[in-house]
Amino acid sequence: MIKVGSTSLTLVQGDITTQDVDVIVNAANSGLLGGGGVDGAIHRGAGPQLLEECRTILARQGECPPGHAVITGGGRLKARFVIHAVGPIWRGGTQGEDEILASTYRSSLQMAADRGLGRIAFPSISTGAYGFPMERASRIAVATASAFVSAPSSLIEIRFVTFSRNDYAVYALLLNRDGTHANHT
Ligand code: AR6
Repeated sequence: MIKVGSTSLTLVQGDITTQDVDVIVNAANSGLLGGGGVDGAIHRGAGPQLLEECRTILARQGECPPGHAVITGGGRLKARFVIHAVGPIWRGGTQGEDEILASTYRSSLQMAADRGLGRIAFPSISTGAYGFPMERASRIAVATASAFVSAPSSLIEIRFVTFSRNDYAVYALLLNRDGTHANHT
């Protein structure tokens, strides 16, 4: 855990769908109608209301480009809301992927802060089917979150939820337990 101002950046290994927070973030695609990975798990956990709300948003505003996000209710999840955030597909690192990933995190945090929410949980966006290298993605995730909460906001906790032990270890290098950045390069 590290603290930035009054916000805690925390790390948990497990399933994001069971997190007891105000809002969980989904690693969605531009079409917004579900998919595999964490997206599939969130839709299964939340139930059909999620797809219905996503369809309504899609009809109203069209596809959601990479770097952007939309918000729905949480259906049957513990979380009251789900932010569907679209990360970049990794194309070798020369197509602006870093900046798009940072923007995906920023858009999600802004959306939560605009609604006055306190606790948000993120999966490791783009590092599954979209192929973004894990270490590079984790540095961007933590740096973007830290920068965002260096200004006051409603956010009291930003929780990074990693599915595998390996991914946990990568994040743990950035969010170690004694309150310092062990590896910030
Ligand atoms: N809880 C937490 N993390 C999870 C869970 C879970 N239940 N399930 C998987 N992960 P991915 P992407 C981790 O592929 O790379 C979908 O089809 C997983 O281990 O879910 O952004 C969408 O519809 C990995 O570390 O998302 C899009 O089409 C991380 O979540 C596309 O995949 C992200 O992997 C998005 O690809």
